[in-house]
Amino acid sequence: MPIRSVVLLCIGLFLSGCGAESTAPAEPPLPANRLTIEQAWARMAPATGTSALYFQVANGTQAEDTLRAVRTPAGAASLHETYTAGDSLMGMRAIDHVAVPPRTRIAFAPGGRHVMLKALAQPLQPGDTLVATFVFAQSDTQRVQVPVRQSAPPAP
Ligand SMILES: [Cu+2]
Repeated sequence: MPIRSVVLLCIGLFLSGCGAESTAPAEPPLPANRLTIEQAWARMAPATGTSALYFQVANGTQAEDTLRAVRTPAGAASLHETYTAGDSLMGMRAIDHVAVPPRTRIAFAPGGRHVMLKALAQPLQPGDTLVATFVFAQSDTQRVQVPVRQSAPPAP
């Protein structure tokens, strides 16, 4: 192994080897020059209930983009965020869009941003898959297959 590689390896071990962050999973690299939807899933729900979509927007480009909307024939979808007010009050509210800075991964996850799904066309059961369309200000619209799950998948 060339000396340069050894030096880089040592620096890498030093940066990731010890301390409180050593148990955190390494962030996978961003997609090269592309914006992609990763790890999308929808929470199971009865037909009379509401569901939510969770995912990550990975912006591997050099340009900022904006998620404007998510649509699905499975129900009425809207961008939501969770907020807290004071010590005990917690709620969620609709948001118009979400900025996705360059070289950044934006998470939509339980307890935070999500896509609310109301007026479900049919119950969502584990094993089902729904199709969601992600609309951006800059990037092409993306159609994504979204598996229905009972709970969040384990971290990759
Ligand atoms: Cu919501």
